[in-house]
Amino acid sequence: MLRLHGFSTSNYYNVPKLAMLEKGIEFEEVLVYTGAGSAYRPDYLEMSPLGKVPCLQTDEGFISESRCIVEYLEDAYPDVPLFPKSPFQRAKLRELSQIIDLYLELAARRMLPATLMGVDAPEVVKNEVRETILRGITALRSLASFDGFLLGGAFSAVDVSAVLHFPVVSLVATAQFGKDPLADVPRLEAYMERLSERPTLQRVRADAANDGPAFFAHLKKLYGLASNPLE
Ligand SMILES: N[C@@H](CCC(=O)N[C@@H](CS)C(=O)NCC(=O)O)C(=O)O
Repeated sequence: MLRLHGFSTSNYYNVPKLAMLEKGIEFEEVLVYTGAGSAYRPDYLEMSPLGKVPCLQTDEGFISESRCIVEYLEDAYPDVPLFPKSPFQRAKLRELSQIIDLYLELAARRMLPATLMGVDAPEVVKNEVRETILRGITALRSLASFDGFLLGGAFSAVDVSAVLHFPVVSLVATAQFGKDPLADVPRLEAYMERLSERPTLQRVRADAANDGPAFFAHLKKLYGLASNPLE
């Protein structure tokens, strides 16, 4: 059986987890937190060379990087598709997924450590991140239809990225800028509310809430973080 390594508070871990729940694929979850190295789980680097979460264990070996895992799942378990059939539409889906990953989530993530510590990120970082996020949002507004799902049609892999990554962007932007630029995107809030009704997403969120205290205890032990800033 497939084994997913990582932890439920991680939005990236939840990408393949939500994809597998949506596709009805059986899998086991194996708990590993961040910080793999000499002080914690050095063995994990054999599975995920960057030490990042998630990592999928298959009969053939390990795969890291959430979007690569989702692409593997789509190829290996095509019965419930998360990608359209047309090559052009598949490329459009990947285009928007990449924009969400790189120009929204990854940009916001630069300010995540400061946000978790309850301090302001350096001004130069804030300015750069703000500009990247605003460009990402311009692209999102241009590419996403929010017509039912992000690209209309059926629930797809880009909805997986969006519902898991947007909350991180909102959290960090609100903490650092005092304002969530995603709040200005027309139809986004209603889209998030619609998606929140999916039992698969509810399961992912419930697991994340349960994992939170243990994850922050891990951060405290490893990095000396004072307390759970999200409480
Ligand atoms: N590009 C990676 C990002 C994964 C990632 O950054 N995961 C975080 C947890 S949410 C992590 O493992 N951080 C620890 C680190 O960067 O060393 C993916 O898509 O899987």
